[in-house]
Amino acid sequence: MNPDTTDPYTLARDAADAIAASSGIARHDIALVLGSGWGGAADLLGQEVWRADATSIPGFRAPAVAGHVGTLRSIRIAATGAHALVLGARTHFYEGAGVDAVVHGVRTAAAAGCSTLVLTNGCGGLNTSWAPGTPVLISDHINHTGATPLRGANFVDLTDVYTPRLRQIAHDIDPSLPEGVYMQFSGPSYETPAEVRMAGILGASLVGMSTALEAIAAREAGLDVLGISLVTNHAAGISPEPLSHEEVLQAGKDAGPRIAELLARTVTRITEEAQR
Ligand code: 8IG
Repeated sequence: MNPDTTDPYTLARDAADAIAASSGIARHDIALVLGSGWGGAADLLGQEVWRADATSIPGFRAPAVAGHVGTLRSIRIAATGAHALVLGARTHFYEGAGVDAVVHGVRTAAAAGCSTLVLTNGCGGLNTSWAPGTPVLISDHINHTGATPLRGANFVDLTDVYTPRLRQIAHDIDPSLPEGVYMQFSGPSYETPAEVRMAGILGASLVGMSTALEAIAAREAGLDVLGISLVTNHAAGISPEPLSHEEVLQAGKDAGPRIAELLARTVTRITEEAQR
């Protein structure tokens, strides 16, 4: 199997088969993609039953960024026995490996049997009342990359790209969670203050470098999607402080316990409702 010539859906099937063979878990129920600041947030989900270096599974690439984790895990959710596939290895659009590489984890999750995908990220916030470390539910997105994982005349409906029922579950668990519209930029530079003003005028309140392309691929695959951002910094020009990667990592550490509990309770509830 040569990843350069295998079509991306076949490569995802190969990856799902490799995960099933290596983990002994034939099917997974829900997948989570952990973004910046979310590395420890899966630790309360349940019991880890399998872990592998992502690069040992077809199509996964080594992570390019300090603070990102290149590990795939299978976790058994205690309350329901459901199997969660935790993807700690996100490939970003700015790495230049192409959109298929960006959404490979999502297609693998679908091929592994998942019906739900939880996308998390660290991002910049436009709302001055969102202090660094604030989790925000993604209500909708603006794909500002100029790219798409879809090919040909594939008119995927994105009206409810972030599944309302899943947002309701997250709100039930934490009624104080604000909602925001996420705008995906290509990166890797952060936005200029003018670009952040543009994002706000266009209706965005969160700016980042992931998630939208993955959500599109997920909807194509028929997955329900929940998106949660961790505002790790005020977007450029929103606060007088300059942006730093250290600030991003620190905000993630500080928010750790809250987002770990939020994620664990939300995933547990989602798998409970799936079993009704
Ligand atoms: I963490 O302010 C993180 N990722 N585009 N802008 C963009 N991506 C980000 C930001 C940000 N913070």
